[in-house]
Amino acid sequence: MYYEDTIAALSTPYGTGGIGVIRVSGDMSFDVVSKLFRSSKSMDEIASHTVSYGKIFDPWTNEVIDEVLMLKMKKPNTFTREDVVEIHCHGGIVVINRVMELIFKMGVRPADAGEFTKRAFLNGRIDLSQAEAIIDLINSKTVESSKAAVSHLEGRLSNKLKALRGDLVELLAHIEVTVDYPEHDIEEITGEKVYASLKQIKEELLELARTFSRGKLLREGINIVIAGKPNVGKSSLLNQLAGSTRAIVTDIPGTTRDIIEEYVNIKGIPAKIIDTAGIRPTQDVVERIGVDKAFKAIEDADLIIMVIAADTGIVKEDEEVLQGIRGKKNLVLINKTDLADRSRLDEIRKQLDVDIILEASVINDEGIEGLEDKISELFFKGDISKNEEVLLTNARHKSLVDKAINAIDQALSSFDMGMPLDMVTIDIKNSAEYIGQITGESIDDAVLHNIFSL
Ligand SMILES: Nc1nc2c(ncn2[C@@H]2O[C@H](COP(=O)(O)OP(=O)(O)OP(=O)(O)O)[C@@H](O)[C@H]2O)c(=O)[nH]1
Ligand SMILES: [Mg+2]
Repeated sequence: MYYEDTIAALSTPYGTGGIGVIRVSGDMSFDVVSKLFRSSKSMDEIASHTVSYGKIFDPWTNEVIDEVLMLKMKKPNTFTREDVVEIHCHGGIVVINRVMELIFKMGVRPADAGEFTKRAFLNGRIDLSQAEAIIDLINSKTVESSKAAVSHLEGRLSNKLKALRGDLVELLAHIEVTVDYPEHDIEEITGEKVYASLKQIKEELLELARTFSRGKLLREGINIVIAGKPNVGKSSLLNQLAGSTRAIVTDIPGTTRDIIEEYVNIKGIPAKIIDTAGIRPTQDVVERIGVDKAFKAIEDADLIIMVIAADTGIVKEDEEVLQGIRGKKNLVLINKTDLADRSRLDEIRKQLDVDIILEASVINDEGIEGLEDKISELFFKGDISKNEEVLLTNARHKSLVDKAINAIDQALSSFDMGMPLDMVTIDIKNSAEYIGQITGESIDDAVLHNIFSL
C-alpha cells in the first residue's frame, strides 16, 4: 500500500455556486474532522458511507462556521483507498476558506492538483488510463466554468517561468565554463553578462510578483457592492447580472432589507455581487440595521456600483451615498434612462463629481453589457480570456517567486562584494530551484507529475 500524509482540497470549482465540497483523504481524516464537526452522533458512532447533518465549528473559539453535510467513508472502498471525508459546505467561499483553514491548521496538507487521482492510481484503485480519463474530465468541466480564464493564464504563467528558469540554467552553464577554463579575459566578460542577466531576470520576477493582487482577485472573485437610495433598481440590477430573480423587486421603496449575495461570472472574472438595502434615514429598526449593513458592505467592497435613478435625479439621500463611497473604487450607474430624455441625463451627469458614469435601463436590459465591460476593464485590461498578461494567482506560487527573487538578490550582493564568480552559483541554483517548484520541473518523477498536474 502506498502511504502518504493526509490531504484536503476543495473539489468543486472555486467561486461558482453556493455549495462547496471539501474532500479530506488519509489516515488522519476521521480524527481531524471529528474535532471540527458536531452532530447528534460522534464520529465513531457514524457508520461508514453514510451522510450526517451537523455543524462545523472552530474548536479554538467554539464559533459555529457552517451547517454542513458530512460524508464519512472508511477505506478501502473509497476513491483513494484511504479514509475519506467529504464536507458539503453551504456558506459560500468565505466560509469554505475558513473550514479549509481549520483543517490545515490541524496538520492536514493542501492537496496538489490531481493528487486524489494520483493516490487512487498509486493505491491500485484505478489504472493509468482511467486516471488520465478522470483528469480529462476534470479539465473539460473546468473549461466551462469561470476557472477557464484562470487555468488559461496559468498555462502562460508556466511558460513564462520555464523561460526564466531556462535563463538561470544557461547562466550557470556560462559560469561553469569560466570556472573550468579560468582565463582572465573571459571571466570578466562573463561576470558582467551574468550580472546584467540576473538583474534582468529579477526585474521580470518582480513584475510577476506585482500581478499577485490582481491575480488573487481573479481567483477569489471581486466583491462588488450595489448601493444607492431606495427604489433606484439595485435589486433589479443584481437579478439582471445574475440572470435570475434572486432578489425581490417591487416599486415600494425599502424592499430590500438585508444583504443579498450572488456569485456571477463577469467576462470570465468571478464576482460576488452584493445587493444592499436602499440607503435613507429611517425610524424602522429592521431597515436601519439593513442600512448599517449596506455601509459596512461598502467598506469591504473592491468596487461599488452606485445606482441613481434618472427620473428622480440626485436628491439628498444620494448625496449621503456619494459621501460614503468617496475614496473607494466606484462607478455611478444612472438607471431608468427610459424615464428621462438626453438633456435630463446630461444635466444629472454634470452634477456628479465621479470618474465613471454609466447609463442603463435595467428593466429593458440596456446598458448591462457596457457595465460588464467597464468592470472587467477596471480590474483587467480587456476580456480576461483574451488577455495576454501573465498573472500570479496562487499564494504558494507567490511565495516561491519571492524566494527566487531573494536568491537573486543574494547573488547580486555577492557580486557587489567582489566575490568570485563560482561563489554565486549556489544562489542562482537556488533561484532556479524555487521557480522549478512552481512549474514542477524540480520534481524528480517528472513523468508522474506530467500526468497528474491539472
Ligand atoms: N422604468 C424603469 N423602472 C425600473 C428600472 N429598473 C428597475 N425599475 C423598477 O424600479 C422599482 C424598484 O426596483 P428595485 O430593483 O426593487 O429597486 P431597489 O433599488 O432594489 O430598491 P430597494 O430595495 O427598496 O432599495 C421596481 O418597480 C422596478 O421594476 C428601469 O430601468 N426602468
Ligand atoms: Mg432592493
